[in-house]
Amino acid sequence: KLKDEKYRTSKKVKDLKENFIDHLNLTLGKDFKNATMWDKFFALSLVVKDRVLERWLKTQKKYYESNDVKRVYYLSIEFLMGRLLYNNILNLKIDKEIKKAMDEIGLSLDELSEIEPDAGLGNGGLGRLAACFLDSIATLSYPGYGYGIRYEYGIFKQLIKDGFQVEVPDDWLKNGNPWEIERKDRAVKVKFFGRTESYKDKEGNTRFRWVDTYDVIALPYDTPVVGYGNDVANTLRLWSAKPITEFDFDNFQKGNYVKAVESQAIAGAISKVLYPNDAFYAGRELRLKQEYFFVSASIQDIIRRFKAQFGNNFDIFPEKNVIQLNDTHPALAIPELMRILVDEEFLPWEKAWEITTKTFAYTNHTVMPEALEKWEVHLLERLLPRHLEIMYEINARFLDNVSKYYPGNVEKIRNVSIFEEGHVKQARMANLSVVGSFSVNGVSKLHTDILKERVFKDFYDIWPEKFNNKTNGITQRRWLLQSNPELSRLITDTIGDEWIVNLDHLKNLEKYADDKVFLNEFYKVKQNNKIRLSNYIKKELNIDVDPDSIFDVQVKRLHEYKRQLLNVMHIIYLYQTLKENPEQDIYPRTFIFGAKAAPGYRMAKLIIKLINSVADVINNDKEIADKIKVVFVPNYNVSLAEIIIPAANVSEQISTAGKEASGTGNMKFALNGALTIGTLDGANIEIKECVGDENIFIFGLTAEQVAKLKESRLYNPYEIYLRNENIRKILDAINNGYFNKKDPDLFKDIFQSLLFGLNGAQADEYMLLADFDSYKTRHKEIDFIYRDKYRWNKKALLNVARVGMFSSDRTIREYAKDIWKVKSI
Ligand code: DL6
Repeated sequence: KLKDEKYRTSKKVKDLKENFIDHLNLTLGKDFKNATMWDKFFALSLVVKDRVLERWLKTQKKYYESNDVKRVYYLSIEFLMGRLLYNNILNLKIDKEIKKAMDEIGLSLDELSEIEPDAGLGNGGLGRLAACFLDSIATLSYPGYGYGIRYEYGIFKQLIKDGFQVEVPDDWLKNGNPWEIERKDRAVKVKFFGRTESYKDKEGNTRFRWVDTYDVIALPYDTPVVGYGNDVANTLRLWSAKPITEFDFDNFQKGNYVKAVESQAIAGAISKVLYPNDAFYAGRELRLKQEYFFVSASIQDIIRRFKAQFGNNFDIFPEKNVIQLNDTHPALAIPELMRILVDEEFLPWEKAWEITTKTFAYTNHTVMPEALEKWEVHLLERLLPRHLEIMYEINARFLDNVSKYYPGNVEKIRNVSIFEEGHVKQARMANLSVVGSFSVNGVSKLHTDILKERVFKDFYDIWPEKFNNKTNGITQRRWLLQSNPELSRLITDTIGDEWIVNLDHLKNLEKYADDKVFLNEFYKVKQNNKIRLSNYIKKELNIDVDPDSIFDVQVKRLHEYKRQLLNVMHIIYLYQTLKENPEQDIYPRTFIFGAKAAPGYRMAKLIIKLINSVADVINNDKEIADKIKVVFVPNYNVSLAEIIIPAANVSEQISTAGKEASGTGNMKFALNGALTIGTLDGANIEIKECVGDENIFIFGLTAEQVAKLKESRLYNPYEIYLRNENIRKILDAINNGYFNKKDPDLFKDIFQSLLFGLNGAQADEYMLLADFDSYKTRHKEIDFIYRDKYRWNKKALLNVARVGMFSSDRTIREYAKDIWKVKSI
């Protein structure tokens, strides 16, 4: 039978079914009877991909043919994409048809979607932000490209054994990846090691070249990024490292078999695994190789694309391209572009520098000193000798200028220098990024202020106009439409579906804030989401939780500054109160945690064990009659977030003020109708401004108070411990083995670190004890208000209605207008 040639791109249920069976039979070679669930997931993904590719080809053609297009390149060492099948189906707006097609074949779309492994190519906030940005860039029809690394292993899978975190490799590609397209034709060479030499060109100019290098191949894999309902598909290009020759024949013939295989291993190692550190810099050589590897491949690719369209007219390069550096991990792109322009395209230094500094923009994501990247100069010298020379030259010219404006100001020069002298000389990647970019932005108002006033103060004095704020956002397509279908339906039935592309429309929900019928529907949706999560917890952990209890949730990476320990202290306090007086009227609460700790972060792993130990004691104590439950959900990732966040009543955003650059989980929870208990940190401040003081529970010291108290050196946690009976009892219970009778000394370091400091750190570095009382008071209010169902649900609804500004569409529009100067196509 001759098929309608459009059956691979049509939306008709009959065509979708036929296309599905064809992919199963003719692409995968399986008949329906023998096909596994994986085969069926794969075949369905290929059905969806057919529709995606049609849009992708059209979009790319349009970009290429339009001469006044300016492209934005988002360079990020992490993209935490999660699953793509259902996301793509929704963005193509074919969910009803696909569901019907699958139903008719006897398959469940939900079950098929859950087969897909998460693309976990990121650690947390920074990587997930990059993924939300790609969704918004495509939805707003901006010509955008993501560039990163195709890690063979993403963020590790977390198991909990006897309460301890155990890491297992995330072999996410083992059965293949239906979404990626290998592009052998676009492979490039990336050089390492070697040396630089100077030579004279024909005109007698001195030039430099980088020779005797060890080269690897960067092979790109493209994943189309589908915009919502707009026929746009952009590209996420991820690089995989391969040896130049699969086998080094030279060495092989010389009889050196091992060396021949070695070269393959060295190359392959570069894109093997994601570094699992979040907000912590470890200074490993392989990490530096990863950074340069993807940056060099991306810059070469950007230049190739530019030349194909505009030839060698580099004067217009910044008019046609803007490159956003997602933190400093891609900062080597600055000397790499300089190297190519000067050494390979033979532009004069000054011209090349003008082009470079008009092309790059830099986003900072942290003010924590331990997260700021500094590379040892001797490592750079060995791995990237030409880039080091270029960085020296950039620095010399820059400092020369600075000293003209600030003669004799040695301190200023020391602070802004790209190089830090000292025991070992280091290159500061943040300083390189500021010097080489025309824009520097923070990710929330408070964070940007801290950048201007503290971290980059000396740069801000020099270039105030470079600095700007872009408060983070999240995509409502994944974090409401996809993850909370019931709430989405209720909202759409009530105010229409415009919110999917214009989140400010949620404002229209405000008028239902006193409508009891509506609030009841709203409440039912939350209950159903709580039941969905309870079922997951029962199935996976065999713990019974009560959907009528308050779901109080803290899910995020485990880090001392995020203060999961403060949450645990409060839980222990409630438990002790109940033990003393079992009749105590406490509204039943389920405390839910999810958090991965960096494998080398000892204290973070100890806190995970503490949470599990406390859970064990409390959940098995008959005396407290299930008034509190504690659940640690293992392996927190994007897909689990999609189940957990819609079920939350209370969102814990309790970092020490001044430490969390923005946070984005805070936005996801509020959008799904959870009330925040939080400090005046990061974007919490802006959430409070939007939802209103009465609809959020703020506690604790402000960033300014934290800074002052630190400076004064008057903070004395031991004194608080002596004075405050509650705190003393909590810490004593942690210290004396109450929660771990088998090994009573296990948690002593937690006690030590809070009261006296550990390994040279200050006592209670993150000021948990200072904030405990006000935290506890706000929790008591939550307990009280939750009992009044309408009062609580009104507040929850007003959260949903008022957080429209935290859509990443808003964020991306601001980047596009203020920084990128790109237009939608
Ligand atoms: O901007 C995204 C995200 C913020 O929301 C978090 O507050 C911040 O901690 C995180 N930063 C990092 C820093 N990593 N480095 N370097 O992940 O960025």
